[in-house]
Amino acid sequence: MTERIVVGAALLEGGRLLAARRSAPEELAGRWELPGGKVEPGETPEEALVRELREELGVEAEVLGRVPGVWPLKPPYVLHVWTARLLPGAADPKPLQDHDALRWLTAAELWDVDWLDQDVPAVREVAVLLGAG
Ligand code: 9L3
Ligand code: MG
Repeated sequence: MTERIVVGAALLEGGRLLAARRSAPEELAGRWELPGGKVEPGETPEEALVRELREELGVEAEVLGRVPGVWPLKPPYVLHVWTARLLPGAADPKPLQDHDALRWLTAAELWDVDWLDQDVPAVREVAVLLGAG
């Protein structure tokens, strides 16, 4: 089966990482994730990430770079993670879709939230970038 990519954003600001608490679907509700979603046909992963951050959080962001790694999700999906930052003048992120809470985590707070199991290895890589690895 062809792998389908889900992009997750490591949205960084002043040394903090944005974590988003899922409100849906039921089996994932209450767990925290790197916001993002499925790459649609005809989209690049970077385009998908910018679109997902706009839809889910109401922000304009730019992609910085790929976090090395590919993490399995429910087949045929796999998770790729990209660092990103808010564009100057962007609104504060708001949980508009699929989330009911947001937190900006310092390196010391990274493990204070209950990350989705699927996101834990990706967050470990981001921790290295934040100097908390
Ligand atoms: N998923 C896991 N970790 C993430 C993201 C953005 C997504 N950081 C999983 C949850 C869903 C699937 O990928 O099962 C599709 O994501 P979405 O479109 O529901 O956000
Ligand atoms: Mg999503």
